Amino acid sequence: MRRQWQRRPLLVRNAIPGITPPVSRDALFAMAARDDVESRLVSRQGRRWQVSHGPIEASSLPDTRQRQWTLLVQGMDLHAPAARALLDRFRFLPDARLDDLMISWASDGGGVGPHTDSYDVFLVQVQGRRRWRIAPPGPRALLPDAPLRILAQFEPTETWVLEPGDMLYLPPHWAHEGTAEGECMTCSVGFRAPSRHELLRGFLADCADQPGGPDPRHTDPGLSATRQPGRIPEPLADSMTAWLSAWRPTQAQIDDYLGRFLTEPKPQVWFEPPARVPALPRWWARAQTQGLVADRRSRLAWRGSRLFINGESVIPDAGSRGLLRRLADQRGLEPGRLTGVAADSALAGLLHDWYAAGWLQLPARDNSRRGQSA
Ligand SMILES: [Mn+2]
Repeated sequence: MRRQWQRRPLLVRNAIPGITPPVSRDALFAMAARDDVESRLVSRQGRRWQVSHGPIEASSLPDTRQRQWTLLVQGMDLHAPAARALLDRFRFLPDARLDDLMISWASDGGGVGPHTDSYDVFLVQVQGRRRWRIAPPGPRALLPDAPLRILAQFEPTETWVLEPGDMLYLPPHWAHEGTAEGECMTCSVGFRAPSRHELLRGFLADCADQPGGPDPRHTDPGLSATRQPGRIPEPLADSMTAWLSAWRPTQAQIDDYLGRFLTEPKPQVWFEPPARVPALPRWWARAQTQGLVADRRSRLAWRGSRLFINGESVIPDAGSRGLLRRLADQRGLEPGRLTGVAADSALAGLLHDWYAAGWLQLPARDNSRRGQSA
């Protein structure tokens, strides 16, 4: 992290020895047909590139023996436990920066062309071989009229062929081109880096509901008659300018919003509440013995006294803070961790609500050693 992260590419041979694809080719193809899954089909005939966006029926994909096409499926961590487990291996980086696991399958010669991305990426080869060619950041023209962002010129400075288990890290803006040598599957660990405008848009929209402070209304005693009724009076403009310039969010508004913003689920995410929610005392006894696990779609974070989950913010009592931080850091609580916490406590009520929302789950009784299967 100190030497490479956001600075230099890094090739790690055999980073994940014995790795197997998190999903099969057929399961990946089936995923592309779902309308809650983001997918793209990129193919190439000669110099002509074609892109189609999902949902795509498996039956309308090209034959796997046809060369030079690739299917990319975003957010696989939301749908496949093994994909979530692979993403979890990258939790040496904060959840607030980790985005998703994309899986791409390519036929021989397939790829998306030379391009740059605005985000860091870890490229993990999980099946077959892929040739990666990279070049340092620099000003570059794009191919005109192409349906995807492809560099018009690309002079690679390094080339590697990645085998299953090998991993390549690339900082933002490094040009890269990955070409399948025979059919291959690659997982891309993607990152999030909020932009200033994204943050401002969200925050200001959020504040619009409760701007805070007093709510005076414009008054103008002694207003003179006008011959220019179309003109906005200067005193009116002055008082509105003063209100806007004097507006400041409070630190509490900012602290509250940051975590909600960073844990907001993606628009296509929905949770599946359990079919039956046991009453709190009985459920609590089970949570104490079995522990809890976060649903793979849940986003959790904490900062200061606040805990955030799926776009909501809570300030737990000081006694619960450590447990909730642990829940966020481990995406779960081990069996016995809640022993001694009363069923009628605020914490039990909170966790029960999150269970009922489908945000947390009770692990199966025989599956208490979670985290060891990745
Ligand atoms: Mn890329």
